[in-house]
Amino acid sequence: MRVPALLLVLLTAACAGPPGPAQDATNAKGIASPGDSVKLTGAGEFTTGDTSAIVYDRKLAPEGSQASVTVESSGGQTRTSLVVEGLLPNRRYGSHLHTNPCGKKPEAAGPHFQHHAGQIDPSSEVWLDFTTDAEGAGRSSSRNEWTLTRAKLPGSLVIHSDPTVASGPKVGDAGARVACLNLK
Ligand SMILES: [Cu+2]
Repeated sequence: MRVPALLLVLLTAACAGPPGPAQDATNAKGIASPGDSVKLTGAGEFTTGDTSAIVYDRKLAPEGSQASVTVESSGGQTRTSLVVEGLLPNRRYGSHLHTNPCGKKPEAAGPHFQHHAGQIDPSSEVWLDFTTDAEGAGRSSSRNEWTLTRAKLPGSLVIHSDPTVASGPKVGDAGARVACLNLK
């Protein structure tokens, strides 16, 4: 039986929609066994007192700012999506997954998470730079062609003051750490 054209349009629209449950369709291909899939999430309003969603720079992440991140790893791919609200408007920020959980000090999150040790680029690391809109909201997503293993998971998402340097001697640099979100 042929799939009606209208249904196809609807299915396509669903896949092209914002990150969310619709992306689970990838898993339906059956490439990965259920045991291979890893899902991590983090969300919260950035405060100075809580280390699971902590702010280091109140100018660049004002009171009330918040973020939500989802990492879904299965079927040979890792898909990560980030949504932010309440940041400064019309501004570019850098953002990556880092190795360790957030802490009181910005350095607590450790270096960038890398799938290939020592390889600093968006195919080995998870880069989630974004530009905020006029309201200070923004989003980004990334797709990596590898899966996470439970023995080595990223611990946090860090938002930086500047866009990530993509090449040259300063590759991977993105300025000071503005805020951090724990992944669970
Ligand atoms: Cu970073």
